[in-house]
Amino acid sequence: MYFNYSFRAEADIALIGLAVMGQNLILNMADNGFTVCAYNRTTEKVDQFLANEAKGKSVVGAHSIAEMVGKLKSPRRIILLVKAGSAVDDFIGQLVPHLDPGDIIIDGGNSEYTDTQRRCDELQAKGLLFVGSGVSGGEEGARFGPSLMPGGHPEAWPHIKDIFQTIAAKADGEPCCDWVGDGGAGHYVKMVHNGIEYGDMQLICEAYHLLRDTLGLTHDEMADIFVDWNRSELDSFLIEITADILRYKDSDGEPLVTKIRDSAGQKGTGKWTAIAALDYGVPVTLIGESVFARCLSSLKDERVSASQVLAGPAVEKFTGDRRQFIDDIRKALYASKIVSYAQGFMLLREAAQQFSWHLNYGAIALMWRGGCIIRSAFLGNIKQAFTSQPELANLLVDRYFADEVHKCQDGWRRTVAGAALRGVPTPCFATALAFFDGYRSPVLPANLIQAQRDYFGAHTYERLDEPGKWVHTNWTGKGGNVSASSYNA
Ligand SMILES: *[C@@H]1O[C@H](CO)[C@@H](O)[C@H](O)[C@H]1NC(C)=O
Ligand SMILES: *[C@@H]1O[C@H](CO)[C@@H](O)[C@H](O)[C@H]1NC(C)=O
Ligand SMILES: *[C@@H]1O[C@H](CO)[C@@H](O)[C@H](O)[C@H]1NC(C)=O
Ligand SMILES: CC(=O)N[C@H]1CO[C@H](CO)[C@@H](O)[C@@H]1O
Repeated sequence: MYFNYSFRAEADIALIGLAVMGQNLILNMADNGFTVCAYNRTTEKVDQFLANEAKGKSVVGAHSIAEMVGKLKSPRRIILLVKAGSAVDDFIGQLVPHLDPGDIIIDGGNSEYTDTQRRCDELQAKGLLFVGSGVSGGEEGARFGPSLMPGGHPEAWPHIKDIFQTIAAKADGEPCCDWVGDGGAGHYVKMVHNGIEYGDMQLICEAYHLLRDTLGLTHDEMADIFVDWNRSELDSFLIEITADILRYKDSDGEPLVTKIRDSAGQKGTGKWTAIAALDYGVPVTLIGESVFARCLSSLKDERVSASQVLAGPAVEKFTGDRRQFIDDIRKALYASKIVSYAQGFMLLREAAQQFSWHLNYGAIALMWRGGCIIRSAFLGNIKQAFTSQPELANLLVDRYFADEVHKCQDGWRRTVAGAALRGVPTPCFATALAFFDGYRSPVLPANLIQAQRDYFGAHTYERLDEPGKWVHTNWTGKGGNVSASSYNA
């Protein structure tokens, strides 16, 4: 150690970055009996925080990294809640000279898991422990119980477990926080969580679109429907806030949501999930569609122009049994959601193989069960499925979920077909159904793809009656002498 400290080592943990999330996490830790040292590069922020929000609580401040480190008990535990990217590396660089072997740096930001993996390797070489932890639940979650998904150097876990599990949300009496795995596993699981969140939000929007445009319901009527759905298997935070949003009135008494520009933003974690899916070759189609749906929504001006040129079907309103259609939409939403989570867990399983992570899927479902944005009763059923069958190949083949999808499928199909006939885009309902039909098909038309590839590129194909034997056919009986290595497509 290069510095001489005269500070009292009184704090259990330090947190760098006093934006709202950071402040709330500190207050949460203090309320749970931990002494926290607060630091922000802009040191006036520290003083303001101590004089206001943190007044009277077990929070101490620091005006320099050296002071902060000097106030920490050993092994030192330091949480970074700063902007993902170079700011994390900058702070790590500043911290390292002040720390001793065995001290722990925790990145609680929205870092890419590949960065977390790299930082683990770099700090390992310096004898320090690194944890990349997903933190979900927004400002409210940070204050009163977030979902926490820590991964990295496992030697760090015994030293942070008590703090993390104490401040985390609880579901069914258990903390929504457990050790995820080595390296970037925590941030990877957080990334997939965010991808699933994109999917859940888009599914709700598709239901809203159908209720609004084909049934012509008012926003209050739709709010009632969401309250009703919140009492079904769809019971979840996102369904609940949707009911609140639909009912919320602007100052003129009109629903506020109708005045919001229909152009969705994104910060990238959904996109990262889709990229990981493509990289690892896992058909996570629903999250992919939900990212593209946001991209399409953001082409607002182009859509407005195109609407002058491109016409839809003659009949856009629904004329049949309205109550049944509403229930069909609920079933489409529920079945599609099951598919989306099945795909998300497929992506987790593939990454676990790639990185040799020993992921506990039941524990991950429990981490998402409370505290975070995708929290829902449904995740309790997922936890049960993986707890009773840790090697479950796919959520869809679990008996409970298979039965649920079977119960929904007629309504789901009518919804997707009805939407197509009336010109309402339902990319996620539809892709989920296509996945379901593909996944349950013993025979797909990919035999023809293989034939085409062999025809134009001599890529060879495998015969069903001679597994493992790759052959090439001279399809035309004329012309060139191509070989598999001479052409690639
Ligand atoms: C949704 O259900 C939960 C309980 O599962 C309840 O606490 C919440 O108040 C409900 N929300 C709405 C808007 O009905
Ligand atoms: C395909 O068959 C034709 C006609 O028999 C022959 O001329 C040609 O060389 C063959 N090509 C290959 C790649 O065997
Ligand atoms: C066609 O390819 C075969 C196998 O590579 C080779 O033996 C033969 O000489 C080639 N014929 C022609 C016409 O290029
Ligand atoms: C790195 C850091 O500590 N910066 C934070 C200081 O506090 C402000 C809020 O006032 C944050 O925006 C910074 O990110």
